[in-house]
Amino acid sequence: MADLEAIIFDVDGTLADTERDGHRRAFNAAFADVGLDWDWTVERYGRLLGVTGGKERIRAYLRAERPEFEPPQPLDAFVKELHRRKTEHYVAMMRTGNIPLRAGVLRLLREARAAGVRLAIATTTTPENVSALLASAPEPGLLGWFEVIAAGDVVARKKPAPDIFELALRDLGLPPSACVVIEDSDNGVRSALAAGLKAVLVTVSSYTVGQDFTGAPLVVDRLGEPDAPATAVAGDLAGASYVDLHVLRALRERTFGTAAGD
Ligand code: XBP
Ligand code: MG
Repeated sequence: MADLEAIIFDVDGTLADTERDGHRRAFNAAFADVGLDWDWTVERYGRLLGVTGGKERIRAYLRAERPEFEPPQPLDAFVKELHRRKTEHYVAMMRTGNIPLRAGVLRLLREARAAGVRLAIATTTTPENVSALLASAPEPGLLGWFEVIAAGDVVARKKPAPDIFELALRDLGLPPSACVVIEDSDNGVRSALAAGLKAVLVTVSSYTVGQDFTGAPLVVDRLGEPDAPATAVAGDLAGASYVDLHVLRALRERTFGTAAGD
């Protein structure tokens, strides 16, 4: 009988709330490095997040808000260099460990690992950023728990295109019906659904409150913990007060049925 075989996690906003105080600050530090006074405020960054991928986000900002800007070198090289600096800042920030994993993430990862449920990542962010975030967690070797890490520029099109989830599925060697996806954004939900991954759990994050998660069968405010319950915004928690493997198995089964993937 088909069962839950793997959980595919998004990173930013899902494993940790990294955008506002991690990525955004790293972009601003990179701008300052090269003498630019650009300030991606919390509010502006929220708008810019509609474009996934840091390099893509810088280009979109230039087109929309700095049309007069003349880069000191060809645009592609300039954006690449700026983004390289941004990644350096981000990795250095993660070493300080002040962006924790979200409530319930480590508990669920431990539970999955103990039960032999495989772990994967499908993210738009740069691979170094994933390693740095996981290395900062209070669980030595956490990075190695993930059998598949699909990240960044390894695919041609970033979320909401399905490419990164399709790559994760290919690397896992599993059909969509054997997997549950955990995401935090509308772009992420669209990407997963387009790859056939219908069992999507959304844990809403600070920047994604109010987004349209149509098609995701379960939306919660957080994974939660026994002493910090999760609240379902859409769908239901199958009688549980926080998200555990039982909830994910029920979600997969409700979405695909018990015979799926047999
Ligand atoms: C998050 C993103 C990323 C990060 C920045 O996607 O869109 O671009 O904001 O990372 P996800 P980079 O939630 O799918 O992980 O600058 O390395 O692109
Ligand atoms: Mg995300």
